Amino acid sequence: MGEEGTAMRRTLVISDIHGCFDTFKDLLHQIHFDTKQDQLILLGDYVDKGPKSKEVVELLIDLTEKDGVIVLKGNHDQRFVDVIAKDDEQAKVKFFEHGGLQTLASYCGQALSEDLNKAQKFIYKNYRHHLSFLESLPYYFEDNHHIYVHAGLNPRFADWKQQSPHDFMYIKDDFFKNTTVVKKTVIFGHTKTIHLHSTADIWFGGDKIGIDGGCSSGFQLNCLEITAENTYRSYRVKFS
Ligand SMILES: [Mn+2]
Repeated sequence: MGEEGTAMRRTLVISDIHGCFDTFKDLLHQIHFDTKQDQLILLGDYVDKGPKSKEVVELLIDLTEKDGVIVLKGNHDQRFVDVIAKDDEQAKVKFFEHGGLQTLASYCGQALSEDLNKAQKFIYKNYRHHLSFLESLPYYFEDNHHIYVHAGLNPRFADWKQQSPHDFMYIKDDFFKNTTVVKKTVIFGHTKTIHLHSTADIWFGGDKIGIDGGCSSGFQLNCLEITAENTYRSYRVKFS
């Protein structure tokens, strides 16, 4: 291993990109993401709120196919599929309450985005591969020392893999206010770290680590670098 440390294998974790394509690219550049050496893990919520959801999903499909990037599913990703492909009425209400209009504009342009019916048809016709990609994403990943999820683990499940998809994508207080029932450290997004401590930086909460820097709310996109058990480094890029 040279002084440059090029042989060091890194796990890099990023969450809640929410259409912030430019910030995501800046962050990958800042951390010198090396597709051959590094294991990149993304914790979900790629669409809504930010301006470039389509570009984000396009890049993720590419990264998954070519570079073995691990891409988990967030609640916004499932909801986008439910609105466009399943025409789910309840999902539509939540979609527009939480930044869905920006996703339609990203896929269809401003004018078409104002007519949901037309936007649905346009996206279904031209980007069905994006919908099937998002629909197919897994809820978790684990390695020797860590469990990676979008929202968290429900402590009521001794076997955490038995918890519901809803828990994987939505759980908040029941997870982060309690100690976990697992041995591995849980890495999660979904809850902005500004709600967990006084800054948008990564929150090291003992048995769990929160990384959602609230980029789409004007804060920052974080990256957690893991090089060994309990060896962490934080990176951040301010929203741009
Ligand atoms: Mn979320």
